[in-house]
Amino acid sequence: NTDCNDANAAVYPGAAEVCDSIDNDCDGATDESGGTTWYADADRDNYGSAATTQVSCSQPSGYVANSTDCNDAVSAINPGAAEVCDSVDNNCNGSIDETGGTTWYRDVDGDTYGTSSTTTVSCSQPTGYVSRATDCNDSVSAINPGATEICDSLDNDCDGSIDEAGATGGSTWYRDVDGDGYGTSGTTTTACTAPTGYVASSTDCDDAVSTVNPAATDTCDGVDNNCSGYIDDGGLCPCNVHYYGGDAYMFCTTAATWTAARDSCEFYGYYLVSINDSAENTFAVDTAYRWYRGKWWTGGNDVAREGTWTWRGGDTWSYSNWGPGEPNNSGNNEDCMQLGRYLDYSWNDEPCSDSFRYVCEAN
Ligand code: 2F8
Ligand code: CA
Repeated sequence: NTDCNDANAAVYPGAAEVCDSIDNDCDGATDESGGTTWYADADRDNYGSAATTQVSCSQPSGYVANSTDCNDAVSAINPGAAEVCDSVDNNCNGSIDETGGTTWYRDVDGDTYGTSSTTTVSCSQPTGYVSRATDCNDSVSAINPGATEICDSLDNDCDGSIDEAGATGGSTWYRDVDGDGYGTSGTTTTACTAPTGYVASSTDCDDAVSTVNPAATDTCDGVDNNCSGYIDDGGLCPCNVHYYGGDAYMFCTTAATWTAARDSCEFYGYYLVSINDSAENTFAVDTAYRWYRGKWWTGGNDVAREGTWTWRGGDTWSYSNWGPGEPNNSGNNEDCMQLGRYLDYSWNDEPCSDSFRYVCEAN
């Protein structure tokens, strides 16, 4: 009789061993066969591999009940792991890098700069998406933070400013100190539009005086108001204007005392003529005789000191062309110099109170 437990009818030699902590088949071993399948968990991540199994009533060391690990050599890979961007199926769902990653920005215009209005998150760069969200206009490929700012009333480089300093295609602008709308070439700047104090024109001939510029009226004031290169060519002088050596000369044919002639010249910004060399003397005399063949006052005088001749205009007395015996201070009363007494090119002194035509000069 080999019944090892006569009180239990289910226990006897030949019975099936089942997992019940009893030696059902009376072979001296308890639960030595039967049980469930266990899966090897080599990487100890509590997920087993279907490739290596054991069947037993109790869990063998190194085995687990589930068989869902897709890589039993790496503990970070199993169905409970988070998918990360590493080209590996971390969570054993059959897909690689399907979640996680970084934010990508839609780049409609293909200039490699995107906008934050349309985004996606993925491990690898999706077509039509880029990593930068800094495009300020995703419809125009020439507009982005890497573009060159050009003069076109657009913020090409996305810096928040339109056509700012340094933009390509700017114009040269000229400083207009006197604010008359005309500048000079001395101080320039390059910009898309005129900076304050700068203008497009460089044709001002005197940027310190607002009444002098190419659009001004050339009044009779001894100044080239209209920048023509000629003083008082506006036809507004009361006397006949001629030019010589860069200076303007007025030949005034209404006789006046030397003092009145002096004051008349100076009222218009001129001075009674200074004659500094033979060529100027020839010009002055020839031109004077075209208007009147007789006597004309000049700026020469020795009013301040008898015998010391000076020019009213301040020029140094470096040349003279006195007539024979002149100056003789006839009647002890001749302190002013005139042309034409001898109807040649020579000079004479006469009383300043006499009235003659007169020549004014401006430069
Ligand atoms: O003879 C030359 C002499 O002739 C006149 O004086 C007499 C002139 N004076 C007047 O015409 C007022 C002088 O200037 C001149 O030198
Ligand atoms: Ca004389």
